[in-house]
Amino acid sequence: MEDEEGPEYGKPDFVLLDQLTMEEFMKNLQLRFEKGRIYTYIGEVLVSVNPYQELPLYGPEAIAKYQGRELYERPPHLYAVANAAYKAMKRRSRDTCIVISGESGAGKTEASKHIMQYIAAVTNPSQRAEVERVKDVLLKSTCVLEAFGNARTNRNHNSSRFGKYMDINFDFKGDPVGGHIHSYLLEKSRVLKQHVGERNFHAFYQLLRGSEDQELQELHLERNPAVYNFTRQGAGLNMGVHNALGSDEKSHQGVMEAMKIIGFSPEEVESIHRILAAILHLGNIEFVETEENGPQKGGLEVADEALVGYVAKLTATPSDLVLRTLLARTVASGGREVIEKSHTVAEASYARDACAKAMYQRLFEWVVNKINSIMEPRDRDPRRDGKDTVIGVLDIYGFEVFPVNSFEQFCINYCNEKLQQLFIQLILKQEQEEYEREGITWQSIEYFNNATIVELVEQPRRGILAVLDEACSTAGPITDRIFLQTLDTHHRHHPHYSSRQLCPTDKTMEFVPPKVPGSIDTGQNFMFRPISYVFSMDPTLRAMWPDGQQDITEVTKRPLTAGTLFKNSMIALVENLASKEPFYVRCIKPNEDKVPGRLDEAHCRHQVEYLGLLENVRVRRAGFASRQPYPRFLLRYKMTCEYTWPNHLLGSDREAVSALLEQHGLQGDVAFGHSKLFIRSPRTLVTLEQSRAHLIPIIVLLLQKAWRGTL
Ligand code: AOV
Ligand code: MG
Repeated sequence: MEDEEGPEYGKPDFVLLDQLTMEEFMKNLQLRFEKGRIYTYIGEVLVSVNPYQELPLYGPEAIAKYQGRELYERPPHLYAVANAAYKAMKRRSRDTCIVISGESGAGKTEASKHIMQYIAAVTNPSQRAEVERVKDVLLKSTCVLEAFGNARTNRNHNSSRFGKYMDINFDFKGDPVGGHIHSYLLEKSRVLKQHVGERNFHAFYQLLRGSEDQELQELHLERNPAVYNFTRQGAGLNMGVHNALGSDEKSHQGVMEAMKIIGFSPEEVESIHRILAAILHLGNIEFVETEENGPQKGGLEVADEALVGYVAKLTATPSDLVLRTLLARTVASGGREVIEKSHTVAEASYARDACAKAMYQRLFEWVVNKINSIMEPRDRDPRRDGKDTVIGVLDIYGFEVFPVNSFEQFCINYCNEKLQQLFIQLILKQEQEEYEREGITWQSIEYFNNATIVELVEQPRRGILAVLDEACSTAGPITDRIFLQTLDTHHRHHPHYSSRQLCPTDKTMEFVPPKVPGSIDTGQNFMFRPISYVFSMDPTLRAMWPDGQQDITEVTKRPLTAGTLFKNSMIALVENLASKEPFYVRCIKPNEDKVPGRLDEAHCRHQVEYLGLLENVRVRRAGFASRQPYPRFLLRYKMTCEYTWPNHLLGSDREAVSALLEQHGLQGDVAFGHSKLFIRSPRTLVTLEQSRAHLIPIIVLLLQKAWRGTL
């Protein structure tokens, strides 16, 4: 395969394994990992193991090595995949996408960054100013989105808490002229609560630790995150460093700089900080019941009025409105009548939390939209009806299981199942299509199809989401029991359903429905409306509530639940990906402790299993282990045959390949497609490789002699 890697580095493609067993697969993975080879192919799929340490694999020199090359010409690398996607896009005007998957902490986000860097480095050789601007925004957007959408979890110190799909638009020259980010379900419950050892979104700590004293004073903030309910939940307050990149102070500077480069105005940045501060103050508001206020005011009062004042000031909203939003709610009471209903302490706390969550979510969406508006392609290519060719990069939140799993984990894991389903379909579909196109007959192979799991979630009426929707729409308090009982009735015998009622401690990877109280909350998709911000004088804040002026009687109509919205967005995402030519990066997390250079066998084996990697190799080999266009095959092996070296005189490349194989006695193991040679057994390639390796020193010697004129 590649000259820079000898056999001591194992097989650069799992397809080349002599025997396809889990043991051999793991041995190869381990061997390569030990030698710093974190990337290995399965055909065109790249398997990547997180090294948890800086390896000298990236940067301009490495990029140059891959630029314009074919996938197999160099050792396996993300750059090779980025290059392949780029070439497919440029040469054939095909929309392509790179789907990065793997569990939390497996290295997806880092991979997506390397891909972006590669694309930025190899484009715009003529240094067009507009393209440079777009590239800057593309690259800098990552850091801003990470500040608002990533957090420290126990699984990953810089864990993406939102799904991200980014389209990069290219013009006919192959230069990026714009982009669009689509974000999926931010884990907004994190604004309120964090597990022990975890943190809220980075943005809060960056603001507290990175701002000047004066700025903090203006925001009425104290520097210490332990002062705020929303930033002290996860205990372990000595969490200055969120990832290898450095401290919150440094990150704050980086984000400020990035926002400036992207094109956020100073006023917008200030608004963002005021909103973050307002959320922190909101989190510290407590409610007390009072006798003397009487029933009109609901007997409820805010413990520390100053905090309400801060929130009001920071959001440029009249403070009596902020207070009213917390202490009472407006409801439609039949027809167009609207009445105000006082809150209990529990309701007021709920309103406060809902308000904080909504503000953060709107802030996040606004940031995404802002970046999108700046990246909007300006000059569309008229030859494609104004449509550019795109490369999409998908970096979602990875599969995760916490001690207590909420609705958001359910969505995250459902999203991962959905992508696995797409992987299965595309990999099989692609293979079949290629065999058909090339006129080759093939035999299908067995694989685990997770369609049954996806169906368990999506099925109309009986599926988990449908049952959850039903539970949410039922009037009155919804209990775990009803929800779980309905699920048990429908799915008790489903092989991938484990009942929380029947075996409550079961935390296997099989499908466990989310623990309900939290999920019903989220499932209902936030019916409460933080009405006050409609009246905010802050233009940025107002822009976050474009729907704010809607009639209350309209707004209180039941919206689609978060579950249904998420399902719809997943279906749309999968459709979008399926319409593009896909490239896959399958990330593996080597150990649970984030330790450099240690690959835990059992831990990785499990991931290899559920990612279906062995099946992937099998599918690739079932029909054919390898396929190569005739010219490429000849280029590599022509030296092994007298009829083809140095150049063949036969009618076509196909005939030359046939002659070469016949000389080696290998013609029985191949099939001749229209443009490609299909090789069934990896042994054939091994034989050819050996023959080539054997000849290289001889040829080198001959060439040297020829140069010296001694031949
Ligand atoms: P994830 O995106 O897959 O998790 P990340 O890409 O954030 O995982 O990787 C987690 C951490 O592993 C990073 O912060 C780095 O410290 C380290 N890491 C990953 N890839 C590399 C690499 N190629 N070289 C060196 N270090 C690396 V999640 O977002 O949690 O699913 O939701
Ligand atoms: Mg990530």
